[in-house]
Formats: sequence, structure tokens, C-alpha cells
Amino acid sequence: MNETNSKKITAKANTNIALIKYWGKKDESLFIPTNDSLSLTLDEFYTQTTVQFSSQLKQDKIIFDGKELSSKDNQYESITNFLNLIRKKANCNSKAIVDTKNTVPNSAGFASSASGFAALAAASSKAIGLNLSNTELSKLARRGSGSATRSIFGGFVQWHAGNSDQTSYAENISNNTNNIRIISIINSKSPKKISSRQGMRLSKTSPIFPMWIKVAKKNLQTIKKAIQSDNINLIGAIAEYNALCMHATTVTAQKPFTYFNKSTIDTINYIIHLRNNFNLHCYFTIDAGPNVKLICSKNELELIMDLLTKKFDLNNLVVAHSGSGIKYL
Ligand code: 2P0
Repeated sequence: MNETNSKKITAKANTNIALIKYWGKKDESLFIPTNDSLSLTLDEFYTQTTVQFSSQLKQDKIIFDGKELSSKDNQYESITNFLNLIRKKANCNSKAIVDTKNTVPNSAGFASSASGFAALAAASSKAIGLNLSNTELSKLARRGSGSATRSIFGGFVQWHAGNSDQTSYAENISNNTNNIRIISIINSKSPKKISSRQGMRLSKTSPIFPMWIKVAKKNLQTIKKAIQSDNINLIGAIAEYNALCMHATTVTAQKPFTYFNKSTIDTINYIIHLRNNFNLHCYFTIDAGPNVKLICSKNELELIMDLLTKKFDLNNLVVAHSGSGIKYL
């Protein structure tokens, strides 16, 4: 980048829902996870980010959902730290204007950091003149937030844990996504008290953490076969079991904690009730927050939505399909 101002680049990234969870790091500074994870990129929740570098700026200017962040905000710091990585890679000192907009409810277990850092990685690297492959973008997005590693790609995505910066990245493993639907059942939009980062640290103190890694490895093999054979029921059953195993490490940590609230438990029970008493093939998964995501096939979506609206406000139910990977606008 030789001119005063770089090109202005806008990128859009979708968020993703982990069916095999990323939970635990073996290297905190490089975001190397303890286990491989697998997700479905969603079409509903996304981040759109515009970046331009300018040698005339004294510091980064970051506009987050229409509001300029103060340099004292945590979000400002994490975005600037990420931009520093890009500047180092491109050997350029210019500061940037970043304008980012989310349709993801912030910090409520919807991994807004996944789409956020994926969009930032794509827009900022292109704006500064780096021409990175999606694999390289995936490695870069990982340095902002682990789950962002997967949001570079669409469809079903596996993040290979690896053991170094170069070996820890994601790839699309299947676009066999026509029949799967995810219904987000929103019971809270308020920020969580324990960040994922902190939660992962605490969970590592659980005596069952080593078991979690073994189970996740086994679940990954089974779910990949289920994806190949388009077996939504098996995908749902494995994802549900995997989520419960992840959350088991929170309640058994040396300082126990949980992301569940009362509505989380009610919703889990309702989904089990639909399964047992209506013979519907619906399953749940839960991230580091209280909201529940229901997994089902498109054939049963209408029936399931009819029953869900008897219990939940329609405004709190969001149906998502599989979404695409990074796009430049
Ligand atoms: C996941 N989660 O696989 C798991 C499941 C939450 C539960 O990735 O510390 O915001 O920035 O790497 O990516 C959320 O954690 O954590 C997450 P950092 P991140 O989607």
C-alpha cells in the first residue's frame, strides 16, 4: 500500500453454529483448540464490515453498529490488536477506519465474534493489499476469535485443531445442507457473565475435561458419517449429546458455573417432550449462553414451528438455513 488511502473493502461473513463444539485451548495466545470442531454456517446472522487504511490517521477509528468506540472499550482493543497482526503481515503502519454492523445479538451465545472476526479478517487483509486464500484467511480469523476460523467457509465446516499457527484452520467438508434447519429459540439478549474465553479456562479444571476431548473426537467421526448420508436425525442426536458433554465440563469445573438459565432448562424439556410425545425428530444444541438452538429437518419444520409458537413468542424464533462463506460486496 503506497498511496495515502487504501482501497475501501467491504466483506460479509455469516455466523456458524457448532455441532461439535470448540471448548478449550491448548495455546491461548495463538487460539489453538484442544479438539477439532464442526459447524454449520448459518444464513440468518451475519456481520458486514468495511475497512480502509490511511496513513493520515493517528489511531484506528472503529464504528460498531453505528457508534464510534472509545479506545478504552474492550472491543476497540481486540479489533486494534487484530489490525496490528494485519499491519505486521503487510509491513504497513497505517491506521484504519473500520465500520462494522451486526445482525447477531451480541454476547448471547450466538458467537457474534465468529462472523465479526471473519468479516474483519477478509475486509482488512484485502484493504491493506494482502491477497490471501480462504485457508490463510481462516488461520488469520482464528487469531481474533476461535469460532471465526470456521465462518470463512459455508456449509458444513471442520476446524482442524492442529498444533501450530500453520496447522490450525478450517475447511468446508460438505454442502449436503439442503435438508437441515436450525431454529434459534431466543430467551435472552443480554450479555453473558462469563465469556467463552473465561469459561474454557474454568472448564479445563474439570476432572472430566480429558473425557470431553475423547468424546468430541468420537462424536466428530460419527457426525461426519451422518453428514455424508444426510441423516439429520443422527446429526441432531450427536450434536445434542456433544453440547451436553461440553456443558458437563462447566458444572463440574473446580469453580462450577453454567450458561443455562431457567428458560434454557424449560426449552430443553419442551424439545424432549416434542420428541417423546409427538414423535418429532428434533434435537437441541447450546453454546456459551442461555439460548437454545433446535436442529430438525426441513420436512418437519412446519409441524415443529406450529408447536413452538404455542409456547414461545414468534418474534423469539428464528429459522436459519445453511449459509455461504465470506463474500466481498
Ligand atoms: C463453538 N463456542 O464451537 C463454541 C461452543 C461457544 C460454545 O466458539 O476465546 O468466542 O474468542 O476463541 O470463539 C465461542 O467462543 O472464543 C465458541 P475465543 P469464541 O462455537
